[in-house]
Amino acid sequence: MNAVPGAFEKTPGWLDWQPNPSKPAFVPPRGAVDAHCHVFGPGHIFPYAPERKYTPCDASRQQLVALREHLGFSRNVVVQATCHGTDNRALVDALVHSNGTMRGVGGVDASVSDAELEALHQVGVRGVRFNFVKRLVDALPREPLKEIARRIEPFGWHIVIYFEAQELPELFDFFVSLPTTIVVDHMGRPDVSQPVEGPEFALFLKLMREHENFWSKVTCPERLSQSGPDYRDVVPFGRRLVEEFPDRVLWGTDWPHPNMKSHMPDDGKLVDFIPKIAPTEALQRKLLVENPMRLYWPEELG
Ligand code: 0GY
Repeated sequence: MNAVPGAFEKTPGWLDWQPNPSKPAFVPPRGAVDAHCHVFGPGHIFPYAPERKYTPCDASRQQLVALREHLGFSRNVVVQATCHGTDNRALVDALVHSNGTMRGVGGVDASVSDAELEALHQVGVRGVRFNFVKRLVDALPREPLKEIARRIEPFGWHIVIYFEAQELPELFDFFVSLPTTIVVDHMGRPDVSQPVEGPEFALFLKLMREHENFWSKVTCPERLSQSGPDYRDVVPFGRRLVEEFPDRVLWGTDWPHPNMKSHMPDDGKLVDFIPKIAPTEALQRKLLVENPMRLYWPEELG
């Protein structure tokens, strides 16, 4: 990987995000939150991490705000991606320029000081992300993760976990041993060619049912689908989670869609996917407003 600032070449075959997404037909409720998106670089200002497994295209905070306005959203939760490692400068820059409309999930290691955590908290970071996807990171030893969990707990932060469904049996006990609220990325990445009632998704449902500190993002139909851009094979999975756990689900675009190899989604069409998994106005309000506000802006709820 090229670690020289200002000379970042995108990973060969990298698909750029769509510059002109369609205007969604679905109008999100007032105050809607895009609770999973990223900022990447720009690399000449915020260099990508030397240990990264890919080099993305730049995706700036200004471009994220333009997308949010186009889609009819009011706020963002910006999630640290592996290409920035534990260097949170691009994330922090987005938060401090957001006038309170963005909150963040950062990347830290166990050597982080309380002063650094406090500084991240002050600018709006409310969680850390542990990534277990093997193509994205080297194996993560558990002890440092437990230490991070212990250190962030006093800040009232949560942990976002990213893993693939086939890894859940091995990770299950570790996950339930964590002390904070846990937010699972992309529904635990189920194999959507299997039935929603099948054993693989049953384990994820068991995790959600038996552990009320677990939340799920009902995100990334474009990553999970095998049926193509109408993403119809993902609907039963998202809908099951929204209907069974209406108070513990979040939605986000995942803009700028890192590592999409098959196609680049149209963010307007992703917004139009929402009513398929959250069919009533009450469910849409919980998914897009009430739940993310409770997790990221609780002080505004009075
Ligand atoms: C996502 C998904 C991906 C990448 C990352 O941190 C990351 O690099 O999360 C992926 O490649 O599936 O949520 O952004």
